Amino acid sequence: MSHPNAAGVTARAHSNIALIKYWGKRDARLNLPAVGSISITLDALYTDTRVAFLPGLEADRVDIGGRRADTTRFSRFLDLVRAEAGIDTRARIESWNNFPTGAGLASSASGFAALAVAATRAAGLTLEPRALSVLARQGSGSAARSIFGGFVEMRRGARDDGLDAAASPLLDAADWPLTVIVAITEHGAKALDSTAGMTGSADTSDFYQAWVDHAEPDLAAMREAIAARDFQAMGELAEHSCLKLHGLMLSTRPGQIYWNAATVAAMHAVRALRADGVPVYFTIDAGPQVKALCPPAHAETVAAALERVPGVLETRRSALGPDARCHD
Ligand code: 2P0
Repeated sequence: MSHPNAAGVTARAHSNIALIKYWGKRDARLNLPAVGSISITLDALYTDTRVAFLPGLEADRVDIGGRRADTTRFSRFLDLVRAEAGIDTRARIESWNNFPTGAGLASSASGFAALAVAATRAAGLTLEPRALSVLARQGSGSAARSIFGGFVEMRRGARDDGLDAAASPLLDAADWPLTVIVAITEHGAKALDSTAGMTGSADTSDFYQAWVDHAEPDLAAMREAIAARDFQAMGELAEHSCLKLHGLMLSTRPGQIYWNAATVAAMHAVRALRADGVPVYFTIDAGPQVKALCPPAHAETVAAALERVPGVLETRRSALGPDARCHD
């Protein structure tokens, strides 16, 4: 039995965006992905999470951004940590995102990565990053990637117990500086959560099997582009994976339309910049925000162009971020 730290532990994890997208599960209980994915971790978007296991507390309590949240998903996650630590103590979780929650900016990625780091440490456990990634995956698939900074690959894995479905770093943030401009087109929470969206696609899209079958060649090509620091190859593959994901979503019944008019306008603006010789590519997750990838020298031009797009409310700029870690 380990000794929980009643004073609490705080951890920070950064959000990430996938360059090669994850969509679909091969096992819902262990949250095993049907496909691997490759992402970049974002310095400017993060979650700080404080966890304290408090003897005498009757039930877990969760506050996100100062508001009481439903504990179901978090208690199930804390049960994994409690089982590993051999404790039964309930916990208080306090979490803050420095960006809009649940709007396609991967708050579940940074949130569950920060929770995995803080909760294990608060429970008295010391886990290697790979074990933290396996644990974070069981909170949210994309959270497995946010354990690491820079360029990260999440392996689909082949085992039934999920121990090989973990992320690992491909390249440090400092080894290939990139800027991500996030064009925010909506501040509200999105209509359809990703877990339900993935189930719908697997059950009803005629394109789903093709999506799963073509994942490995996309991953191999992206690995090669990153190893070669080939911006054009990386950008073309990222845009392709994004549009293929949204093709899959659109072909689901009922069709999943995550875009609004400004999302589409921002995609065209990125392509217009490219036609003018600016190296920039877009990617979009399960939400209406557009993320534009460019070398840092072009960040000003790209941000200014996106801010002129009707319906873009604001832009956020980010470099690539670090590993998830505890902090005081
Ligand atoms: C990704 N997304 O690779 C893809 C692209 C959204 C679109 O991973 O059910 O919140 O918790 O494992 O990680 C969002 O899904 O889903 C996601 P669960 P998650 O980033």
